[in-house]
Amino acid sequence: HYTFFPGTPRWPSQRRDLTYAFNPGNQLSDEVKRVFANAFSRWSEWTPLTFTETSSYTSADLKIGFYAGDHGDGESFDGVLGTLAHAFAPPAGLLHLDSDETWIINDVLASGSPTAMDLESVAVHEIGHLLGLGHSSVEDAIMFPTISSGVRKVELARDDVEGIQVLY
Ligand code: TQI
Ligand code: ZN
Ligand code: ZN
Repeated sequence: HYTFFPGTPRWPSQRRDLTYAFNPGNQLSDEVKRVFANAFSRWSEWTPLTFTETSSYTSADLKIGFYAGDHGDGESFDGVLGTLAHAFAPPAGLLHLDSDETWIINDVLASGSPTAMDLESVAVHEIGHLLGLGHSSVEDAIMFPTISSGVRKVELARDDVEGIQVLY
């Protein structure tokens, strides 16, 4: 079953058209940006929320970036595997990914790495956190707190949809 963060934080009804931006220091490919656009659309399909990319990192509601190790928010990344990414509940809007991971982008795996993780799968999960969902006990839910390397799990389960529709 789905859960929320303590106090049930969510984006207020006056802020349903959210903007997102990528850390300008990252120089991300169009493929990576498309993975995120896709991941956001999986949530907007079931909610009144919309997500639009903006080039203004400072004014964006949701800020996405890749970082290695200690990156200044008190939650250090840890190299390959372990923590892959984290996101902070509303209204923080921060989604950070560990740049030390080998990321699979659109099924393309860098030279047979056994530790590669699917970027869209992790993005869909972290966007759930950005919107206010905690972890789910339902194994096929996107918000279930386990994912294996090389596995693509991007479809919202009924449990994810029910949870997000309680919030929005
Ligand atoms: N990062 C954890 C996560 O996003 C961070 C975390 C731990 C967390 N406990 C939390 C976030 C409680 C919110 C609330 O769950 S992770 C998965 C999954 C991670 C884990 O790198 O371990 C995914 C990132 F669900 F598979 F375990 C993405 Cl999909
Ligand atoms: Zn961080
Ligand atoms: Zn999580």
